[in-house]
Amino acid sequence: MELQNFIGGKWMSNEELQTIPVVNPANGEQLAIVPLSTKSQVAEAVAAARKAQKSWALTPAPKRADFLYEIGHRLKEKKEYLAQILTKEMGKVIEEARGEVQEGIDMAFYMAGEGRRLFGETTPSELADKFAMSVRAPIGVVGLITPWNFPIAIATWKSFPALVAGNTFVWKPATETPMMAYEMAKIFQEVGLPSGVANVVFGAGSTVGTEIIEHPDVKVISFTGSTETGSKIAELGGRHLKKVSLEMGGKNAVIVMEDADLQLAAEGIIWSAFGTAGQRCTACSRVIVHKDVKNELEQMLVEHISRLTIGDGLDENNKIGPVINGAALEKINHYVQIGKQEGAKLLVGGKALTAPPFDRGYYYEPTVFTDVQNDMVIAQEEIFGPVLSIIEVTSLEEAIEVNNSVKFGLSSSIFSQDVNKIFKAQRDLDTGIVYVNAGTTGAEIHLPFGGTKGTGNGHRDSGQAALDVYTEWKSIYIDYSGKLQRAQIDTEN
Ligand code: UN1
Repeated sequence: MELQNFIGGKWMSNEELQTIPVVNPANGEQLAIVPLSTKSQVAEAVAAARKAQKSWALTPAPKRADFLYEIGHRLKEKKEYLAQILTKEMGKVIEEARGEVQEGIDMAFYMAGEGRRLFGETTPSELADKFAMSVRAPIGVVGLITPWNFPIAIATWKSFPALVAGNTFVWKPATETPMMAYEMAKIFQEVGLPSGVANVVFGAGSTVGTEIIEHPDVKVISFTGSTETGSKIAELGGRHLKKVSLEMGGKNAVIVMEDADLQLAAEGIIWSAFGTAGQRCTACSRVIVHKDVKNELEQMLVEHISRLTIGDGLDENNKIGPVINGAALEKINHYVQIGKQEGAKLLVGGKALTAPPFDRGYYYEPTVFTDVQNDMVIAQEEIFGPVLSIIEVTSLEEAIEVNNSVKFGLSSSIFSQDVNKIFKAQRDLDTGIVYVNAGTTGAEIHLPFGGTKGTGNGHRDSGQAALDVYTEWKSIYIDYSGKLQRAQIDTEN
C-alpha cells in the first residue's frame, strides 16, 4: 500500500518524492510506504486550506457540524477495521485500539453538538441604548502536529474543534503512524468535506512541521508530543507570533495512602503503568506509597505482573504489545541501566524480550524499581515505556511534595478512603488532571485535557476548553441610540 498526501480534496502523486516504509512494531513487517513531503507540498496544502477557509467560515456552524456527525457515523461503521490497522501500525493491544477509535467517535459527536452552541456572551453596556456581546470567531488555517501513541484520538481532539469553529487545517501525522491519518483523510473525502478544508501532509523529521509553523498563512499550531520538540515549536512559533497550543510530557504518579484499598490500588497502577506499554503521556511511572503498606503493595504488583501476557496486540489474549520502534526500546533500556547504576532496587523486569517469538518486534518486560529516591533520574524524567518507580513516603504532605517535585504536571492520582486526605490532595496536586481511587489514565473527551509546568503552555485539548485554541474572542458593540455616545468620557469633574 502506498500512502499519498491529501491536499485540496485530491490524492497527490508521490512521483519525485522519497518514500519510507511503515513498519509493524509487533513483527517488523512492512505495512505500507509513505512519502516524505517537502516545502512545496506544505505550501500547496496551506494554499488549499486558505482558499477553502472563507466559505467554510461562512457555512453556518450547525451545517459544519453535520459533517462531523457524518464523520462520527463513518468512524463507527469502520471501528473494527480502523482498530486493526491501529494495532498493526502502533502496536497497542486490540481492545485498547478499539477504545481509542471510540474516543474519536465520541469526540466527533461531542464537537458536532458544539455546532448548535459555540456560545458567546451578551453583557450590559456602560451606556444607554447600546448592546454589547462577544462571539467566538474562527482564526483561519491551523497546523496540527500529532503523535504516534494516539494517532486517531488526539487528531480528533484537535481537528474536530478546529473544524466546527470554522477553521481549515493542514495536518502532519507522526512518521510512525501515517496509516490512521490516511484512513481519516479517506473519511473526510467520503463525507464530502469541501476541498481544502482538511489536508494531510506526510513527512519525517522536522521538515514538514517547520514549514507549517513558519508559513505566514498558518495562524495556530496545535502540537502533542515530546517536551523537547514542543519547546522548539514554542520558540519557532513565538518568533512568528503564532498561537501555539502544546501538550507534552508527563511523569505521572499514583499516591497510595496507608488506608487505601490496596487491591484496587494495585489494579489501577498496573493498568495505568503498563497499558499501551507505558506509552501514554498520562501513563503512571511513579508510585508514591506510604511506608506502612509498601511491602504489601509491592507483592501485589509483582503478582499482577506475573499474569500479564505480552505479545502481538492483534491476539486478544495479550495485555501488553510492543513499544513503537527500536529507538524507543533502546531509550527505555538506557533508563533502566541508569536506574540500576543509581542504586534503585529492581523488583521485576529490566530487560528487552529478544527470544522468539519476540525477536522480530520491539518488546520490553514490565519493569518495577523500588527504593527509588526522589532525586534519581528515573524518578524525574519521562521514560515513555513500561517502567515504574516506587518511592516511599511517611505522610500525605510528603506524598504531595514528591508528586509536585517533577518538571511535568499532567496527571496524578490518590488511593485513599479518607475524605479529608482526598480533598486536600485534589486541591494540592499540581497537575491538570487528578484521579481519586483510579489510575492516572482514562481522561474523557468532554473534559479539558492538559497539564501544568513542563507539560503544556496553558492551553487544553478536549472539552469546551479546546474551542479557546481554535477561536478568537470578538467583542461587538451595537449603539442604537442614534447619537454619538462617547465612552469613557468622565463628565462629573
Ligand atoms: C496521551 O497519552 O497523549 O487519558 C493521551 C488517557 C487517554 C488519552 C491519552 N484518554 O490516557
